[in-house]
Amino acid sequence: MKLLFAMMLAACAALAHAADPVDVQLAGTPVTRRADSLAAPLQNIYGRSHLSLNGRWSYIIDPYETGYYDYRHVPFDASSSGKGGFYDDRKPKDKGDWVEYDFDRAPTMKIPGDWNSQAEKLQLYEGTLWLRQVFEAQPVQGKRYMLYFGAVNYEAHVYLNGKKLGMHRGGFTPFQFDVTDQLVKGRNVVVVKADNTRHQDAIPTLNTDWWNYGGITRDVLLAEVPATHIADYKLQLAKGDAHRIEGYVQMAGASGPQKVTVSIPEARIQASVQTDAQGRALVSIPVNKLDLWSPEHPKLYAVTLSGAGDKVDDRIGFRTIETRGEDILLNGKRVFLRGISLHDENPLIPGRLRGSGDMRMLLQWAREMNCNYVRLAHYPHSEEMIRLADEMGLMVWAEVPVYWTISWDKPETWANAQAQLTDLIVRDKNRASVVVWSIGNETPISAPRNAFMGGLARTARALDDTRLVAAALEIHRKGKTITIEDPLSSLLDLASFNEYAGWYWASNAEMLDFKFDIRLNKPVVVTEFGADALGGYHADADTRWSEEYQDALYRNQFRMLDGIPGLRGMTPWVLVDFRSPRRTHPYFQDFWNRKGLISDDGKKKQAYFTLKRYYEDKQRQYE
Ligand code: GCB
Repeated sequence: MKLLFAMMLAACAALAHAADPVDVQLAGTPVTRRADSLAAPLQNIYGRSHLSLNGRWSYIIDPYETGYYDYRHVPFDASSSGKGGFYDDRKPKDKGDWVEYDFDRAPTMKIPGDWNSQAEKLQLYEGTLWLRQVFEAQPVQGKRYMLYFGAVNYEAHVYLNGKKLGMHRGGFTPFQFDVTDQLVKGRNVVVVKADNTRHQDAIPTLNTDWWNYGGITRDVLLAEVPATHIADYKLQLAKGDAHRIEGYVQMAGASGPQKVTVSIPEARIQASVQTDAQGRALVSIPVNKLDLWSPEHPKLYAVTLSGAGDKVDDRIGFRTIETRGEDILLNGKRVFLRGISLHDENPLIPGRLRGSGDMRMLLQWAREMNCNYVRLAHYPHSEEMIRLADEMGLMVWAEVPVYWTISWDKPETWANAQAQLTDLIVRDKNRASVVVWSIGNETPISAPRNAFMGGLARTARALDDTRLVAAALEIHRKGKTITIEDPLSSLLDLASFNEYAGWYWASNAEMLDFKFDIRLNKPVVVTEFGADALGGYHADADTRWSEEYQDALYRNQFRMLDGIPGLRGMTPWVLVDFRSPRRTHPYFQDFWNRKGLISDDGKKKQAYFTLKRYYEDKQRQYE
């Protein structure tokens, strides 16, 4: 009861501030997840003047957290001397000092990069690792400096020049610290204690079906902004209205109202707004005719925001996305989402995607298969990935790792989920490619789960009413009838579900006896189906693990799913084989989930071509 109340309060807070994402974020921010020192996220960090701190970082593996706790298990950073913690990178005062670590002689690894793929002894490691980077800075008087991390999995304690900046939990969203007062001229040392230990009450929880890659997996940047700067902005077409750009601008550090100008020269748009006492101004710009963004025509406009001596450039696409009955309308036109699911992982050099080359490879494979849509499962992928999808013309389903058996009744777990969802929406709200915010995957129905997920649906909608809100639900089978009976669906825009006919239940042939009966009057977008196939293993279509079995399953799935009148899209599971500790079969799996349409050596399996042909037909039907 108490939890429900807390969640309602949080959801109400979110609704009450619908036009005020910064406040919503703070309202939903749990003390357990953020330290006070975390700065509000800066929109479009890549558009800011910055120093990249990527490169080789020294590291120390610390399974017993010797660098964090003293021998009485008291954290060094809570003790009076503070001496002994690995973040304290001062040299020993004299030869007699007793010190058992040395970053200067430690091995190095590439950042951004997960640690599991960079040293054999780290492949299965879960725990604490210390990482250090030394850099030169020349801070300028009157500017502000933000130390930005694209993502650290899972818990990060960050220290600059021996002082703790703060802590962040959540492995896939960015965070930053205002380090203006800690940064010195010349040599600076940043130390991160990264800990990827899994926890029952965390988001995600203990049990997932992907590799728990640890470490600093995304960019580290030191950004410089003027003391008064444009901290955040949203510019998107108003819901269902191709003739109005709506949003807001948020200034930080301003002493009074400021004029901010939004210009889109190619569209002959130049509009000025005045910020209020909170540094905020709403934007509403009537537009005659914009060249709208779509997968066929991924038009991005150069957009500049300027005011109070600050200026930031972006590239933004404009499109509308809505549902009407069982249809999805992109720019007012019916569309079929020809999608595929993918993880943030490169199968060829197993590990998290290391940069735009890796990302482009995955999205290109999807495009070649005739996709216009990708499901970026099961957690926020990088900002760079979303920007590439903008550029390459792929609509995106973006998701948070609310996966399987979350601790539904724990207020701190709810706050953590809400904060991760908020961070995702705050980061990607200007990306035309993102058409769906997904609040979770395969979450079993119960009263606490319904309240938890309902709160997330409300949060997403309050933060951004221009996109669809969805979740990958579970199906229910009664005899040979498949239904979706989930109270959460009333809060969602799509009827989306995972369905493993032919693999986890029923055989390939038996699947055809089943019929869907979905009475939600919403577009049906199937979020998963699939079968494991070991690339290059050929047998008859009844033999599991063979390419033929997987291919037959796809064909039967199409027959079955095409019987759903409201079918408007799908993202079969999954584009490429991916690593998973749950997949232990020594021959067929060897720690890989083999449901990929492309194998771990980049070869396309038979079903890849079957799906490609199916999508060619769908494209014709919807032209
Ligand atoms: C699912 C999950 C996905 C798994 C997949 C599987 O339902 O959403 O994360 O990897 O099934 O292969 O079992």
